[in-house]
Amino acid sequence: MAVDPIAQPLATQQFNVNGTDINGCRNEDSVEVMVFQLPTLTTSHTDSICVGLGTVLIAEGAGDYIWSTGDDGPSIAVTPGNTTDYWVAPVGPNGCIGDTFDINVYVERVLPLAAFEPDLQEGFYPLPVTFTDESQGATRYSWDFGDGETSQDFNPVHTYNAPGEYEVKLILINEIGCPDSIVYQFIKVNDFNLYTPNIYTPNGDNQNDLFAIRMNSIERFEIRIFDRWGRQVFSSVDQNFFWDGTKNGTPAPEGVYVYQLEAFTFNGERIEREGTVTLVR
Ligand SMILES: [Ca+2]
Repeated sequence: MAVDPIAQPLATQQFNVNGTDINGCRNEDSVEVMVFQLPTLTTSHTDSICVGLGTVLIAEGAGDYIWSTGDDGPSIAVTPGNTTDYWVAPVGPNGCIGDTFDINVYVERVLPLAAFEPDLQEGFYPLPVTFTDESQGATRYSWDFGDGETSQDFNPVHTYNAPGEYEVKLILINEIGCPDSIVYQFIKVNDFNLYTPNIYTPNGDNQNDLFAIRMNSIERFEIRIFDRWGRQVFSSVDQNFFWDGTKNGTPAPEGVYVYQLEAFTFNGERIEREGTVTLVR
């Protein structure tokens, strides 16, 4: 029997030793060899990420771990710039390190590129805006128009129904699942407008000859114009009306005329306005 035998027990086992010295004295002793069972690791063999994005590698089955990065613990966060092989090994209760377990993190380098253009940047509500996609490599689209509405269309048309400034975000994904996004600032939607001039000159010189009101975001409209004696000289429900300064084909006299208008915006807001316009020839 060897003086220093080597044993590789698969489980905890007691070994006895008997010795006889040169004087013939015998003695015996025993040693118990503790065998720790190394845990079995379960983890993903491969992981695929998009360049610029990270992933978390997770191992299970052991109490402690050692990773190729030098980290310990059951999980590590990694953000490799290139495809990278990592390994993890279980650490037994006695500090033994078990077999390594390889994890390949494949870095997808093909990213989509998000880009789009609206056909207009500002206007009065209701404001339909066509968004033209100029992205590269995208297969799925997700639009956020900034007013609570979304779309998955390729080139969506969205109508803004209230004044405000809206940030538009496009998120897209290519066929291997890598994302990109872009934000457009801003689509500016103006509040309603009713511009009423206070003087005009219907004298046929083509300069300021017509009384008209420029209006936006108005769904319904009515105007009545009165002379200084309260007699109605003009009325219209047409937003594109104009008064050429005549009544029944006869030029109305110079002077101050009173108008009353009532309008409803596309949002249902009622506008009532009274003012004067001076007719000068
Ligand atoms: Ca004129």
